[in-house]
This record gives sequence, C-alpha cells and structure tokens, in this order.
Amino acid sequence: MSTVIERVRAALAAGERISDADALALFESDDLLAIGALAAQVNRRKNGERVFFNVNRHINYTNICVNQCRFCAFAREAGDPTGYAYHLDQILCKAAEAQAAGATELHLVGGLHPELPFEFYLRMMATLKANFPQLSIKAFTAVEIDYFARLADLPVEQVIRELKRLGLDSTPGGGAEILGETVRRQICPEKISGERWLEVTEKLHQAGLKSNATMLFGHVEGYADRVDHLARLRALQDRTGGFQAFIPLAFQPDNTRIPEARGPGGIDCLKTLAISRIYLDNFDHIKAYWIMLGLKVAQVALAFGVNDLDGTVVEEKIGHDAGADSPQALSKDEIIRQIQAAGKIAVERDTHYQPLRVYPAPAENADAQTD
Ligand code: V47
Repeated sequence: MSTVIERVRAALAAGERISDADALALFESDDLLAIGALAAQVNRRKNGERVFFNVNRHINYTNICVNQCRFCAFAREAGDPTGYAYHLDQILCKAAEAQAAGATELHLVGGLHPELPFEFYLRMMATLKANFPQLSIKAFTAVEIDYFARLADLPVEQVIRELKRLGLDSTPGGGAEILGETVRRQICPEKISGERWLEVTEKLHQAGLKSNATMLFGHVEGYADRVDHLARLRALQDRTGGFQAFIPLAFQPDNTRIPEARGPGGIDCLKTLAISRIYLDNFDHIKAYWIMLGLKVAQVALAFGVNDLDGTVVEEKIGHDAGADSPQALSKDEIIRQIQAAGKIAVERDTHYQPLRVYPAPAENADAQTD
C-alpha cells in the first residue's frame, strides 16, 4: 500500500489536486521533512526562489467589540477602562507616519464597536484616500463588513460598493477562524457563522475586491476541522479566484478564555503551512505571519512552501495582547535580511503582488535592482 507521501507526490506529478482524505493523512503523518519538500516543490513551480514582503502598517482603530470571542485577548467590552477608539485625526497621523516610512499599504481592522456609525467608516475611508492617494487601503474583515450592513440596515452589496467607491482597495483575511460550526460555537459563539463569512467574502470578490483568507489554528480544533476549513476556501476560490493569500494564524493563548489550549508548536506551524501550500492549489500565495509564528519559525517556513513574509506591520496589538513574543515591527532591511539568509530572493511587492523592487542574494546585490 502506498504511503500518503507517495500518493501526494504522484498526484502532484500528474498535476492533480490532493483529496481531503490525503490532506488529513498529511496532518496525521510525522514525516515533516517529506511534507515540507513537497510543499517547497509546489511553491518553486509557482514562485521560483522569490519571496515577497511588503512595507505596511497595521492600524487597529478600536479594541471595543460587541463580540467577546474566547480566543481574543484584544477585545474589550464597552466601558472597560482599557478600551479605546482612535479619532480620525489619530488614524490620519498614523497613516502619515506610514507614508513617511515608505509604506505602500495600510491594514486597518478593529473590533465591532457598539456606537460608531457606518458614516464613521465611510469618512475614515474617504479621508484616508483623499490625504494618502498612494497608499493602498486594505481594511475590514468580512465580519466587519457584515456588521456595518446590520448597523446601517443596508444590503452587504451596498456597503461594499460605498466603501470601494471611497477608496477601499482590498480586504484582509481575518475573522475566518475555523469555519466549521462546531468549533466556531466553542471559540466565538457570537461571531457570524462560517457560512456567512464565506458568503460576504464571495460578495467582496464579486464586487472586484481581492481579499485574503486566514485560519486560526492550535486551539481546540482537530486536523479534520482544519481540512474542512481549507476545503471550503478552495471551493470558494474555484468559484471566484478572489483570494490573494492564505495565512494560517498560530494561536497565542495568553489572556484568552481558552485555558485548555497552549497554541501550536513549531512542527505544527510548519506542517500546517506546508499542507496549505500543497492542498490550496488555487492560491498563489501562502503567507507566514511572523507576528504569530515568531520570526525564526517564519523564516524556516520559507523552506516549507511559503512565499510571503508579510510586512513591517509597525503596530501590532491582537497577537501581542495574547502573549506573542515576536517584535512589534520589523524594518524593511531586517525582512530582506531574513529572506536572503534563507537563500531566497527578496521581492518588495504592492498589495496586489506586483513586484516593486528585487533584492537578490547579497553576493550579487551590490545595489538593489529595480524590477
Ligand atoms: O481574525 C485573534 C486572529 C486575526 C488571536 O489578511 C488571533 O494579510 C492568534 O486576520 N492568537 C486578525 N491569532 C489578524 C489577521 C491578519 C493578520 C495579518 C495579515 C492578514 C492579511 C490578516 O487575528 C483575527 C483572529 O483570527 N487572532 N486572537 C490569538 N489569541
């Protein structure tokens, strides 16, 4: 009988996608290096030796949230003294800093604030775009978009249309957590269902916006839940082609309400990234979000099928409130150094993965080349 590694190798050689059963068998396999080698091969065919990064800035405009997800150490209930909501000028100030630091993208997400009206988000979008037309605005998860629609009593399609008209360029992949309902009920019972997350995401794609997809792993879910999550994403991507990157998010347990979970170890992180690369044959980009993985695991992941080391980030709260021990920010030089030290070619990208600048290995890199 063939092992799963042989079956997957044969499927990949024949240009076939792997089955859910084989994805599950990969998760259950201990052969991390063989899985990694297969993922690296798939990635090399798609992306060669290039690894993308971007110069971005995260802005978490509020931590006040009507949902109290058990995995989240960032959210605060209204009235909590440690709750905050940035004024528009604070957001503009951070955007100005980002632009001055050479950022090409703003990543804006926040809690579901009970009082801010939809007009606030429209004004935020319009003002950011008017003041910083060169910055690409990646903002609002499918969960927030659904919330805005309910707040304003508008169809989701109209919410998306208005945000896009005012400057929304793409959306991040948060809020997906684990899409299956059994786990979702345990870790985030008040959040929109996995079905709804997929439905809103499909509408974003239909409106011409690209988005990402995440998966929060290493808490109460099992391997079958991860495979089910990946299967739903692969099916949606078959229909829309609207996903740019898949980002597995390693659960950080501190200050959360999942006391039984400790977060994934390095082997689980690498295996999950590698299997995602192999299974999600219709995703071009697998991103190592170093904030949650830790920089060392994120760098090693570049040999396990990953082709995006995300960005400079600058101000991260969601992972650090939950105990992430990664730095708050990375400089562009440090990201390039990490990628080059992994034997790869660092490529600064824009939001849509257009190369902006290529940094080959140091020996050939007397001067960075422009693509
Ligand atoms: O949706 C919350 C996750 C997400 C914890 O699209 C946690 O490019 C780990 O989506 N441990 C927000 N994760 C972050 C996110 C993201 C990050 C980077 C890039 C992109 C992108 C998207 O963070 C939430 C949730 O799934 N999260 N709490 C925690 N304790």
